[in-house]
Amino acid sequence: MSRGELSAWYQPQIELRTGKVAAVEALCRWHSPAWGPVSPDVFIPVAEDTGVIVAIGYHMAAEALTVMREWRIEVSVNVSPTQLQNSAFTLWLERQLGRVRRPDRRLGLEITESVDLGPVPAMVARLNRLRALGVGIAIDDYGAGHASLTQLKRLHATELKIDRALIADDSAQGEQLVAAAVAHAHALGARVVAEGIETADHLQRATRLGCDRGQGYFIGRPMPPAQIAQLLTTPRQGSAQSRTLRFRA
Ligand code: G
Ligand code: MN
Repeated sequence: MSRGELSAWYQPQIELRTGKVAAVEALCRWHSPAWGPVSPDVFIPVAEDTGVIVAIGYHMAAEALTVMREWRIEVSVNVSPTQLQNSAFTLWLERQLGRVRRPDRRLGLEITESVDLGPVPAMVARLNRLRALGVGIAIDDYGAGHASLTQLKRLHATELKIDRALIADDSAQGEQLVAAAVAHAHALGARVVAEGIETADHLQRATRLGCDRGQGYFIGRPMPPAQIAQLLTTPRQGSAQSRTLRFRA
């Protein structure tokens, strides 16, 4: 971190009905001069164990807030439950948001229960304050690990992200699980994002099962900020067209 080797890359998310780019997720990337690119699957668990994840969380949120000023789009960041165990981070975010808040530039927090959530009522109160400022709260990696529909309700989340393992599962049971999660989320007024869309089949299935948004390599890989800026650039024809990727199912 101190050598500036961590950076934020961004992966587009589309509205499945229209193909329009609706949001981007900020993803932490480590380019080590010694080892080359190091996978987040390797360094994030170590950062969780050592507590460095909190510093990474501030770094990524600061990056997201910076690009939000430029890009008129929703930007989401991944937040470890560790980061939400006291009020320092959420209070900092509240202060930062005062500078960028606009209806078209929302910030989203994606929470994975990779470690125990800790005392939930206090966390819910902190998240409520952010939600009142227009911040989205997503339950990440549903269908893998510990994420549950109970959590969706407990945290008053605004979004459920379905893990790529479930999106890739083409069995009848897999489809039933996705359909049930979609029904449950929609009943709570939450949006559903299908993660890990890698093929036209995944895209078609996610759409058919009622997911609202899609994200994955088939739609767009995580890319450096300059490339996202290019994707979002408005040519003469107008913004609606330029932001639409040709991926309607
Ligand atoms: O836990 P979370 O869902 O935030 O993890 C996102 C990770 O998944 C990122 O590291 C990102 O690069 C990766 N990813 C994004 N899209 C795809 C995809 O279509 N397939 C696979 N295998 N990984 C993906
Ligand atoms: Mn995520």
